[in-house]
Amino acid sequence: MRLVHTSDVHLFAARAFEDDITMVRSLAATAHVLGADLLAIAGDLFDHNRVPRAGANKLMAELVEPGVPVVILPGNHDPLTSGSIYRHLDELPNLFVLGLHGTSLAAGDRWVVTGRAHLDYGSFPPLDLGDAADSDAAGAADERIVLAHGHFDLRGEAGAVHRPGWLITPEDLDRTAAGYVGLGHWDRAFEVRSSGPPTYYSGSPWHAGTVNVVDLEPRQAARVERVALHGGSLVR
Ligand SMILES: [Mn+2]
Repeated sequence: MRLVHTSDVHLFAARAFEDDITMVRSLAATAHVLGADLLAIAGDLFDHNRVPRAGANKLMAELVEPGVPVVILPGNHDPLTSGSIYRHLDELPNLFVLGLHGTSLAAGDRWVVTGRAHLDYGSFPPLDLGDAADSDAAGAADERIVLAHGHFDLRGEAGAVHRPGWLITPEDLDRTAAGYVGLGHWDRAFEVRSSGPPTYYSGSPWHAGTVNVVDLEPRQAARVERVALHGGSLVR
């Protein structure tokens, strides 16, 4: 199973709409050219929820156009509030929003991807998966992918009074029993750890210029590689 993992695209930030179109086309083409089974976006696809509906639908149509299924985890910038943009998008057959369309997306018993959507602007433990972790699909799949949008506790801040929101600890990672944990929230690509389970930030494609390409096979460690975006550099 081949996964392409990105995050923090922040569509409708201060860029021209044409730049957002170019980026979305590039991400879709990258996943397609690499033969991905799934394109996963680990939060903050949109910079905020007050985005124009027509423009957002145009971008989503571009994202699914090559035919690679897309799974989106709502992040802290685009949480699944009652007024969330995700509740106002056209239904597209290859677009799956975690928390809106279900707690996980599975391809038979081959693979399953799950993750806890941000539902509002408050903090919570992103890897406290609750029902998603217990679902039958999650238990049966050969390859289990977990997405989370939050801040990895790199410096041991979990016990601090003023600690970062949406904190992810090594203990949280240990509990996921995943073949790969795809993180979002940081703009830079970063290897949190390569095993137990392999956990990576993809970084924002605007900053990193890359996506994470993850190859998963039963009973083998995930192979993770950073690959440059298709169609030239959009890094700025
Ligand atoms: Mn974020």
